Amino acid sequence: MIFDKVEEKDVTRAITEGFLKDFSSYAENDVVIVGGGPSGLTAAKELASQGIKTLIIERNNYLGGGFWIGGYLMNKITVRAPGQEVLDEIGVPYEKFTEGLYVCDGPHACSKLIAAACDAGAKILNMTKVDDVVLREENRVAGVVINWTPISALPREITCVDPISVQAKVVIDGTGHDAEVVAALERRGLIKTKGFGAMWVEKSEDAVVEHTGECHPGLVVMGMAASTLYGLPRMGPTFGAMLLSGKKAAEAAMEILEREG
Ligand code: 48H
Repeated sequence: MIFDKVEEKDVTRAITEGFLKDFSSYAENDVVIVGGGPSGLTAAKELASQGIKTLIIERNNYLGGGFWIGGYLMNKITVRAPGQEVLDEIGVPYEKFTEGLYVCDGPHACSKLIAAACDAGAKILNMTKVDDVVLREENRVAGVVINWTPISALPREITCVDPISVQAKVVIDGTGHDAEVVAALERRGLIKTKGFGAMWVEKSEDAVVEHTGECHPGLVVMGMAASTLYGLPRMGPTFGAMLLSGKKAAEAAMEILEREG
């Protein structure tokens, strides 16, 4: 025999006990990041590396969002300076294409960014979709309402499954174009989204980073979700702003944690 003796019941218990132990801990977090795309992963890496208890909630079984494929089903990622500094930090090789524009392989960049977030200590809850927010006094965001992703994909008549929720001192919306956490506030008349604007690479990336921050008490918005909230131009398949927006969102979350104790 090559392998140690292990029975089926051991495999089952290892999975269920390990998952439930983690899940019980996820019920209460410093920061919950909704969406594990490039902005979400970068923010998670920054926060977790400071010892902040950080949970990423991702509706897909895989992380990375739009970062695997750059654009047009071609898996090259472009990054405008100074975004390549984040690639340096996580050890992704890239080439200079032209002054201020770098190109690298999507799968390499994405897998390194996922590993960096996990290595820093961020936890991941995947196949889980955020459907709503938890609100407290003065409508402060205090957590998110979640359900298994497959629940939303099944016919309503066989899925009357109530969601549960996890608490967080700060929630970050990194859900990309749909800005889903912001949308949950909009459904209650608490915020108004403008919808992202037409493409204008030159303007868009600075604008995303500038608009990253607390958009409602307890909620930080970043990445394409910020473009959607504030009606900023889109940038197409170039990712420097997503990486730097993730960093700025982490700073904003840390300021809130410090301010509110
Ligand atoms: C849990 C959810 C939910 C939900 C969505 O789209 P992303 O890659 O987002 P960003 O903002 O980090 O990066 C955007 C970039 O990839 C991009 O598309 C660009 C730059 N486009 C420019 C242009 O012109 O179009 O990732 C968002 C993640 C995904 O993994 C989703 O599955 C996840 O969020 N997500 N997770 N609950 N309700 N909604």
